Amino acid sequence: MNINMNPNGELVQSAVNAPGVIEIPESFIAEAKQFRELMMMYTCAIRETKTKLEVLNDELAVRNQRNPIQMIKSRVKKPSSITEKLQRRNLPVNVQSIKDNLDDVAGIRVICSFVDDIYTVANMLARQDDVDVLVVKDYIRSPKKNGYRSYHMIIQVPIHFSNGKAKMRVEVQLRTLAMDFWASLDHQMKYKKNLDEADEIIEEMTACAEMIAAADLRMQRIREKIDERENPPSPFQRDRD
Ligand code: 0O2
Repeated sequence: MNINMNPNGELVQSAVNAPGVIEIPESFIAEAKQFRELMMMYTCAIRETKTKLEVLNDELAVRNQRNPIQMIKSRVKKPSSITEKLQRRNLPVNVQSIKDNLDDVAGIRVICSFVDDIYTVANMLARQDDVDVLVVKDYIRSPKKNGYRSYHMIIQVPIHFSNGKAKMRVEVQLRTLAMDFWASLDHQMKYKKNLDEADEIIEEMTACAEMIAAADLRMQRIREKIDERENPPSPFQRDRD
């Protein structure tokens, strides 16, 4: 058919010069397959960890009549970010190097209602007997200099595949909605941009982080007061305290 005769008139004929047969080295094909497989494994690790978190949320929601987790976001690190991180650390860029050196290819962000929910959920996850906690960074108790707050855990979870079990690492970041608001704007505006240490923007952002942290604690205290009114401690309890 003459493409110009297309009755819909939507197709426009254009010349496409297909390149000759492209030689792809065997080693590259093998590596590409391994890369795809590894990304699939990280995706499964995210799914497994998310399920654990959802189960905890469901249980706590029934017990306490409210959701400790407001939202769960997840992502597998983009190939370009993986390459950039390995290169920045002068590490080889290959599949083995990703497995050996990167902890955050599988990333989950858990947005909690209140600060104490973060510790409740994190401790419950850490106590599970198939979860190994490799690293904890508590940027809530010890915020970063710029005011960044979040609770980071690198965990390892076993995933059962057809040919056996693999222990996969997942980075879990837990924060409140308020901390997430600050971090997302910080990420958009200036994280990873080399601003002068004395820059007033840094000072402004740090001041905002402090205000947000104060508001988080105030909200938690309000919730505690409401909890107390709804479930006052029994007189016996008070005597014992
Ligand atoms: P992205 O683009 O979010 O993935 P490492 O992650 O191992 O290289 P580091 O920096 O010691 O080393 O890890 P850390 O402190 O646990 O931080 C890891 C992640 O926390 C970052 O991932 C960010 O997601 C987040 N983070 C840390 N500091 C800040 C901050 O000041 N502002 C914001 N908005 N986010 C922060 P990536 O891979 O650096 O970035």
